[in-house]
Amino acid sequence: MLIYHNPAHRMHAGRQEMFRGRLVPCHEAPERLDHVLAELRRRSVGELCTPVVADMDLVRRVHTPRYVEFLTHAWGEWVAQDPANAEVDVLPSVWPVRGFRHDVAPTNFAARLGLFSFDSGTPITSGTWEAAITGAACAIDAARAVSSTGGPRAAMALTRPPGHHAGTDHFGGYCFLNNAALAAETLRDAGAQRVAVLDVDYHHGNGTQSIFYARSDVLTVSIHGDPTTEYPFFLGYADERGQDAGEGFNVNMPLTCGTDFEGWSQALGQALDTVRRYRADALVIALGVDTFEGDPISRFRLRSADYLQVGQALALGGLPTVFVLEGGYAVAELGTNVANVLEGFCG
Ligand code: OKP
Ligand code: ZN
Repeated sequence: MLIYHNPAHRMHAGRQEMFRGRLVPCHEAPERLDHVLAELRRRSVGELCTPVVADMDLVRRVHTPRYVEFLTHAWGEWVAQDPANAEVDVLPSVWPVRGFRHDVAPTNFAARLGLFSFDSGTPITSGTWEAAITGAACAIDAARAVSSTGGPRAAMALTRPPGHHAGTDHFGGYCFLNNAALAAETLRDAGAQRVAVLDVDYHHGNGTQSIFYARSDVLTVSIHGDPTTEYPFFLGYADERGQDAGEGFNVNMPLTCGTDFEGWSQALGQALDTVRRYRADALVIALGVDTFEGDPISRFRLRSADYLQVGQALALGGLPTVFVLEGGYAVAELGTNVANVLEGFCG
């Protein structure tokens, strides 16, 4: 398996996120990827490679040009406001909820920040754009690799920040660019008629869902903590089934807190049945391992050994597969859990 790792990931290092009424150290930290890389190297799982420059036309098709423009310059604007800002992360604090206008264009930076975000847990730092766009390049390259004739069956984008909460024009949930969506779009461009995105992160992949919500050529399936109690709260319910041409092509499988591997793998089996019935030509796995029992912000109960079986199950359909790293915050076990999935997959 080819593993495109993001050489710029460390440039995104948020200091603090708003969490339960306090500013706390970011859960989504550079050391996460260090653990995964170390474990993959130790076990010789996959071959590591680095990406080429991201295709910006593709990025501007998945995300709106004005959102991409905003993200590209956000840090620069922040520091231009006041040089002292360079020592502080950017965190949004005001949002245009129901009844507010979305068609106006305030020049105030805080206002524009609110227009393009949905939570206060996702800081922008000096290197956020560089890390995010290089991660996007990893996802695009991984998808191109599995699409190429004679290419490998599977590839991975090993990157952070994650992507599945990022929508066409908003960041949040530690995510800025939707790497899984970029991979799916790349697979379509390369000739796959039907692409399935299966999101196994603990949190609902609201960004990916919304990007493809009205499309039938990309099936989105997500297994996640019930949004009644779990982030992102306002999407991820079972009655969200897609709209217009996309009606029936979004499948949400919320599971209650405390779900163990028995319950979770049953849902996985159903999700894979759905992918099979769709007759997907290629598969993208939004691979979060925050389903782990030791995860500090999540409440499923998978154990490290279970991830071997997860990988095995994902391989059964025989599809060209792109893995994209999403969450997983039990940092010490992150390498083991991710490597187990890949090892299980490769058999
Ligand atoms: C990202 B991924 C908001 C704090 C809530 C957000 C969790 C994001 C998880 N102020 N935390 O899906 O692993
Ligand atoms: Zn997550």
